[in-house]
Amino acid sequence: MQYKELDVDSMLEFIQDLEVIQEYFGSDELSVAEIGDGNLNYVYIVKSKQDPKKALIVKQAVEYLRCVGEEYALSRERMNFEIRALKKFYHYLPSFVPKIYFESEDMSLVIMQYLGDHEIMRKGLIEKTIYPNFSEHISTYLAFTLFYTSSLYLQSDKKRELIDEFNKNTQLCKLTEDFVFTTAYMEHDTNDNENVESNPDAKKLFEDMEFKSKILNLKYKFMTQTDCLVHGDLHTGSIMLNQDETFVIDPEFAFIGPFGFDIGALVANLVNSYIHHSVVTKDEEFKNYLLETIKEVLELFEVKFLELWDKQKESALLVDDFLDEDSLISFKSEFMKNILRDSIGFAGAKIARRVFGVAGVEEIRGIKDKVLKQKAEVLALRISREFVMKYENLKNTEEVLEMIKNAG
Ligand code: ADP
Ligand code: SR1
Ligand code: MG
Repeated sequence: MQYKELDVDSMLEFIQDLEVIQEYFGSDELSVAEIGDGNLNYVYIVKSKQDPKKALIVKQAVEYLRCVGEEYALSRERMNFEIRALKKFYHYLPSFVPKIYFESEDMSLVIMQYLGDHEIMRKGLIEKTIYPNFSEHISTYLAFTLFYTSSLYLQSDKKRELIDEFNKNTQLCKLTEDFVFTTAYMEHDTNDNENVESNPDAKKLFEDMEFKSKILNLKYKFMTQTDCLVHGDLHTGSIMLNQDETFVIDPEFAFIGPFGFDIGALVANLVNSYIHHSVVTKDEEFKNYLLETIKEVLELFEVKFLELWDKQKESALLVDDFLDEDSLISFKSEFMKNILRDSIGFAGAKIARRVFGVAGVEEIRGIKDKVLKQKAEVLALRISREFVMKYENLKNTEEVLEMIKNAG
């Protein structure tokens, strides 16, 4: 099949001939609308006109970066990695990942379960929605996806096969190297330059060599640490949820990277929400809920990851009885501390990149009042700096919460 970039009309034509669509919708008449609000791709909802609750999502990658425009070329191969990662994660956690109905690498297109009763977490948090099951769900998601794709579970040959499968997600890894670890800390065309020009906070950040050297260390970890299969872009816009269920979408940035990268992305985005509520709503109760969520996610992740690890006696890393019991316990404890540390380092970079870099987040860049927006930016840069300068010596999650609270 020859690739063609589809629009609402050609999408309808394309899907109508597919067996899965005929099976799912029967003889219903269909409507198609584009609903994508992400930075990279086009997302369509296909609905039955007779029963609008009956719906599927069609996502297609185009040969450029949507949020910048056609002049920023980007290979549509990213969809191959999204499909592979969705399948891999679905295999471990079918209740947290949308089901795939159809995939086409030729068309760079996937058809998946419509999450019609779920909302994007970023938006829900702005509206002060409390999600009672979120920490429990996402800590399971993180523990399972990170553990089962790592050398703590896999044997050496399987781990290397997995590396091969995701190693060529070159362009999206480069996007992260650029946008998360480089351009947001220097003068650059892609930055939010209206805000950067003659902004003393931007000047201070761009000249902060101590901070930028630490960012370089984190970038190096990102480029070289092949711990496990990570989602690669686990911000709150990649989570759709409600009071009962949590789904993780959009893993096109998936690659074999550091354990702490997804955890860091999530923490960063919870902190961004905390910053929003610190300056905009000033709702102390909701801010505490966010802090409690960060703590729970980090702590539950550790407990669940260790539970999985304790059951696994042999892996690429360890053979049974290699260490005596006490040594194994302290090895694991130090290992988990390093995951926590890296997570907070990455969280720091992920907070700072959203301040002046491309693709700001709604809860900060979207603040209408200029004075409040600047307050939010300053707070973001302060927390980010604390994280990035201190992550290597962190001892526990309490210290993480203290850094956030004390920055305010
Ligand atoms: P991008 O790759 O461009 O970031 P996303 O995968 O984040 O695209 O999807 C963009 C938007 O489309 C999401 O913010 C959400 O509103 C909607 N969306 C994506 N997948 C689904 C789904 N399975 N069910 C319902 N809505 C979805
Ligand atoms: C220009 S691409 C910007 C960002 O969008 C994605 O969601 C990733 O976070 C990426 O860095
Ligand atoms: Mg997205």
